[in-house]
Amino acid sequence: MNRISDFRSDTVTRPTEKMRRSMAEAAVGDDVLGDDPTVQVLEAAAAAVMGKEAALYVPSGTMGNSIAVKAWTRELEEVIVEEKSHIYNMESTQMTFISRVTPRPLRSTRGAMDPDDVRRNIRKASVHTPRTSLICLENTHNSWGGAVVPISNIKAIREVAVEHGVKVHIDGARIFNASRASGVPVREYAALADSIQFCLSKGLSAPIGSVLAADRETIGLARRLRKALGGGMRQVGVIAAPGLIALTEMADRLGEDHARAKRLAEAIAGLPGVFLDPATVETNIILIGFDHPRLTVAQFLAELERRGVLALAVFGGIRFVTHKDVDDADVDRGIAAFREILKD
Ligand code: TLP
Repeated sequence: MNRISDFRSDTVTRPTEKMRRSMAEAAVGDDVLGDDPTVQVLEAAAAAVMGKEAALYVPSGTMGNSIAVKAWTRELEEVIVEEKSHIYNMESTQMTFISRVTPRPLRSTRGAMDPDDVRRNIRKASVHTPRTSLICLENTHNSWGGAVVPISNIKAIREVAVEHGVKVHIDGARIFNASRASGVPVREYAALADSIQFCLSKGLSAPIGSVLAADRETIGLARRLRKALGGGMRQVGVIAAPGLIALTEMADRLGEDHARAKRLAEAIAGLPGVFLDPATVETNIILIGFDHPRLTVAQFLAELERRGVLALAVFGGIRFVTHKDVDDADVDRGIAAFREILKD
């Protein structure tokens, strides 16, 4: 089997030819010394797109989130997180490991926490309790199957945060997917947060990198924190150049990924063992509950792989993600594999 249809994540996308050329041709300098022109262009463009004063290029989404948490908190403080969020579950405990703060996970409806619940959980410092200094939101929400958190919910949480002097950080790893699905410009989401992290290396298809955007002073601190975490990079223009293409040229095509995810979801919903409501597929992530009399998740994934289709086992099921490097033929192949394996 030559061609692999890889639905494991939108992180598997390969750089386009134009991105590869941009890498070869990128003007570079030493970014730790502050003179890489390409990363400067990328950071300025990212700040402008997000409507923030400044932005910092970082090697990964995890580092962008880690720096944000460190910038907005001190030891003996607490951070409100959504219980299924990436920042809380999937970043190797960065919050406690790096910032030495306690996460306070709250339930949500598809990633949208109840603003009253958030208000009730904001705590003041006492001899027993930590002060809440930060609320972290995620949009789109990965573990809620790429759900778009409504702007009205983010606004309401922002109001609670302002009322209590608490900062808001958005993990916008896939904020461009949220924007494409909702029609809300990314800068409107960013305006409701003190900082926003977004990934160039997921749906936007750059090989490496994320950006943290915020006010100028916080980005100054973030630059020092990035260095302290080992993320100060030298001739970084070679990776910032494809990042600039990702930022300026790749968001327009995300609708294709969303349409393909929907088509795949509609075709497999209702097959034996598959638990999926296609109406919940809003962007490029499909979370499938799987409970089959004959096959475990691992056996089913192995059967898919035999047919050249890759997906990931996630808690309680299977995840398919559409992206630039899976086309309609890959979706057809995925659907055919599901039907063949699950036929009675
Ligand atoms: N998500 C990855 C895995 O870690 C699960 C994926 O394949 O989806 N925030 C969100 C919402 C993310 O989904 C991810 C990566 C990150 C942050 C971290 O980004 P990286 O991998 O660049 O550190």
